[in-house]
Amino acid sequence: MSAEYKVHGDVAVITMNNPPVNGLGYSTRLGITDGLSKANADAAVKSIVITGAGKAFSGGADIKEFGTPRSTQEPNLLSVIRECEKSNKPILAAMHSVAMGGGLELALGCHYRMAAPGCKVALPEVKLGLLPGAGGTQRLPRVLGVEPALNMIVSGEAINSEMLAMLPGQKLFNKMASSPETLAQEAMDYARELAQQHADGSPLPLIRNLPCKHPQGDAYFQFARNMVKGMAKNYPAPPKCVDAVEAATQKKFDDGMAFEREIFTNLLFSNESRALRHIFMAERAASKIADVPEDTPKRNIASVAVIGAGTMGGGISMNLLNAGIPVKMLEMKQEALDRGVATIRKNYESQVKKGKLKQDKYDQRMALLSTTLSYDDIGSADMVIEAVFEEMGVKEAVFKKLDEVMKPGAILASNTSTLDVNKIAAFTKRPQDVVGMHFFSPANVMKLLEVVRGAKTSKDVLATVMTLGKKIKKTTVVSGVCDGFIGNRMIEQYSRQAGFLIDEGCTPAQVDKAAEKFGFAMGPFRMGDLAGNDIGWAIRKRRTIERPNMKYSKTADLLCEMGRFGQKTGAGWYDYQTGKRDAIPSAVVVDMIEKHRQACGITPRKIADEEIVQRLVYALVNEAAHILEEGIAGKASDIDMVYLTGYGFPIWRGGPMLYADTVGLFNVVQSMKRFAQNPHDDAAFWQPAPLLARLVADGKTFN
Ligand code: T1G
Repeated sequence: MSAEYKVHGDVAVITMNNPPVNGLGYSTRLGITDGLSKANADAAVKSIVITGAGKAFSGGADIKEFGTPRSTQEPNLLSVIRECEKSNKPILAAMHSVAMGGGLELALGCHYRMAAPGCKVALPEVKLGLLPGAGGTQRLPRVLGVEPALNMIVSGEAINSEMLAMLPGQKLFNKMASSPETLAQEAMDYARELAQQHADGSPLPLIRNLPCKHPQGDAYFQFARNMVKGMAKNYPAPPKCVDAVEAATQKKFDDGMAFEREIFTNLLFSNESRALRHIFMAERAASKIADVPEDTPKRNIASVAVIGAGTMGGGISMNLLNAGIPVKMLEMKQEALDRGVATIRKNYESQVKKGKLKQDKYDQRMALLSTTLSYDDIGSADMVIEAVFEEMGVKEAVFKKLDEVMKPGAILASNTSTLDVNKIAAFTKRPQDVVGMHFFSPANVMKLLEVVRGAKTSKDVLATVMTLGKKIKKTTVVSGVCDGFIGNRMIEQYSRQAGFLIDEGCTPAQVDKAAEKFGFAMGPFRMGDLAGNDIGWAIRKRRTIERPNMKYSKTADLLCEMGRFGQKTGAGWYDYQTGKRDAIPSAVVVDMIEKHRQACGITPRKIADEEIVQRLVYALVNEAAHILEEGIAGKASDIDMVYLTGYGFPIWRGGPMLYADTVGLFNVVQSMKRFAQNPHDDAAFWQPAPLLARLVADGKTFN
């Protein structure tokens, strides 16, 4: 069992011990109830303390157990809390570091609560597409007040215990410990006091017996519903949190509990909650590499050189400066350096103006930035990240130079977005120190970092870069070497489908609207106009040399031949007014497309949004299945993280792989078979990847 029981004189201490955060899994719950029975049966014990070992009181229900029978196996959390309330000896919850979700709900079932300062207190279930399911919506308003409680439940945000203890009239904490270190002793002392207080048999306080009212309930909850509606567009849980807290002010406690339970169960089986729980685990799993143990030694990265002060070099530098890592930026010309530094300065200054960055922090970061025009100045850096022009010849010159000047053991990273990292490594005598670090533009904003593992990249370099990725707050996903790695390889198929769709009868705006209605932050054509259509143009030119029979719509090339590269040229798939980003459908483009169809002998047809979305998304899924099979991505959830954090895939759908699982892989393949019949499409592409076909045959899923 994952809870220890120990009697200290007349105080029994039950210590939850289920690393890493004392998740309230079955064995922990059993340990608690086992401890409670022992304590209540032992006449020498006068009071009880429940506390947590290690880095948390409790991080809540064990997310890893969700959806399995163990998560509800008796004693389930509700039963454990009921046992606490039924105890005839006072129970004190002693909380430190983290008291979240079911962990806080457990504490709310105890008679008294004590917290150490700095304890992060939250009911974050809404972030998992849920609401507190073990009484949090009924008990927290009773001890904190309806409005502060609802704010905590709807936001899911953590608040420090000492802040909550200052709320007027709060009854959440009966006492505050002076520090985390003294919590254990102070809790036992306080437990002894409580035993004396109740030695006369006076009833033990239960939160369930407290009143719960709001003076202007109807008006307040109407206001709350209006506020929540805006932020909860695609998520059912936040409005349900309001319903449950309102029930606490209107129903008897047990009826409120039943109401909460009903809502919780419905949300638990919603696609949105499944997606959000999947993302929670996927985000943490992404930093784990199957053949690189967690204890692999990491190299110390105390300083980094960045080659190139352009958009990418500047953005990459900001990530490092933000994490307190000194950066030396190298360029060929002074004016390029000056431009680069000025852009960094401008970005920080706009954050300072918006109140997002304190002036002293801005000054500290700029003080960590230095520049040079000479490779001789960067040799002592622990790592160098190259962010120069995306052309193999340029990469070759840079990496040969880096191989000459960088100290032994320095990590040589390339920010290439598609080029072969093995070829780049081969320009040096130290391929084991070469790795890809593909940042997404704008690099100081986008969360995704693809770490490209070369055939010879050493494990400690990988481990070091993954750790650095976490330090600069990136979602870091490892990719093998192939054209486009994970994200851009898949986006190529997505873009090809977008092109075929306009060949066959759609307008760019129709495709974009369908994709954005599905939930993409931006449809393929608006995205092209933003990123620059000339980037795809250059990549297609290269790819058609390598794969001359690759089929794709010529419209994108025709567009570029018209000089319509997108927002940066004031016209792309759409027209733009000077200084504005609004995408205005363009008659010129529609005319170009119509002429192109005639030249190809294509009679346009009406295409439903459903077909548009399926062809765009299933193209991602089928290519991803190949990527998984080839080992380019280690796990399906990594591919989800790439699309969620780098390509604006809708969060509430959990990523392309989880979405395919939710639709059903059998149904995905059935649709693909239909698309393969379309003469204007690429039948060969729509053959299900072998892995996908196998999963369907075995009735399995990606995740
Ligand atoms: N269950 C299982 N594992 C958990 C967990 C949890 N609740 N929380 C964290 N972990 C694992 C995580 O997967 C990772 O594992 C490790 O702990 C460190 O996490 C009935 C139903 C607690 C603030 O939503 O917010 O209670 O990768 O990297 O930055 O109403 O984790 O090492 O194998 O995030 O120090 C509600 C979610 C559950 C809290 C710690 N609780 N966790 O942050 O470490 S639902 C939550 C967090 C519930 C009841 C309902 C954070 C943290 P691994 P980490 P951290």
